[in-house]
Amino acid sequence: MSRLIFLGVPGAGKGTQALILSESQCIPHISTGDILRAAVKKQTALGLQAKGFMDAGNLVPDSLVIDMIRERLQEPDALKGWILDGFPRTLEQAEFLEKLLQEINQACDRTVNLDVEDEIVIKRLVERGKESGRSDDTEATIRHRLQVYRDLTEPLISFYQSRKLLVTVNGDQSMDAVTADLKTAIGPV
Ligand code: B4P
Repeated sequence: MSRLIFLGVPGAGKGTQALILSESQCIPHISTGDILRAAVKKQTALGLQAKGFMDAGNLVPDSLVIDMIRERLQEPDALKGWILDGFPRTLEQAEFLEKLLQEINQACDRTVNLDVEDEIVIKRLVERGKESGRSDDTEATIRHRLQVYRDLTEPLISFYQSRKLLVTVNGDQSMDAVTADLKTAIGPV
């Protein structure tokens, strides 16, 4: 059983690697970005509130994301493990998660930091923007998302380091090489 958190700058490959690992470990891949994009597409109340923040490259307010995770982690498929991709993204979210996991008698096994330089992820995301039409994958918005990451998400690296949960993997390699390094770094959990 694994309970893993994936951290990293936008475009570091969190979603890509979380999907591969969730399939090989038969545990759900829980991506707050995917859940929010689906809500925007369906024009639910959550989606209507989230859209403006996402298009501008800002984080959606903690309160909206926190409620979403509280429900998702208590669904039956998440009882046997999970990979959290894109959550937590702020210290408030990380503190909430820590308390929630205590309440529901679960514990995170590892937090993975996928390390990739800014200029590399900018290239990746501009390419993805051209192919997918994702409205937050334009160069100016990507640069803003990177700044938001530095201001709000990067402090989580020391948060998880101090809890002895953090492992760092070089995300600037072929996808297969990243997966192999990731499996070694996570080890048997
Ligand atoms: P996310 O959906 O989490 O988007 P991301 O950070 O851009 O993607 P990721 O790092 O997963 O990159 P991917 O694998 O796709 O967030 C989007 C928005 O949602 C946020 O800006 C925010 O507004 C909102 N949001 C989400 N969670 C939130 C939260 N907790 N709180 C508040 N707001 C929240 O890879 C990117 C590209 O690189 C792909 O095209 C992929 O094919 C390519 N790639 C991957 N690995 C590669 C490799 N090894 N080599 C070459 N290319 C690679």
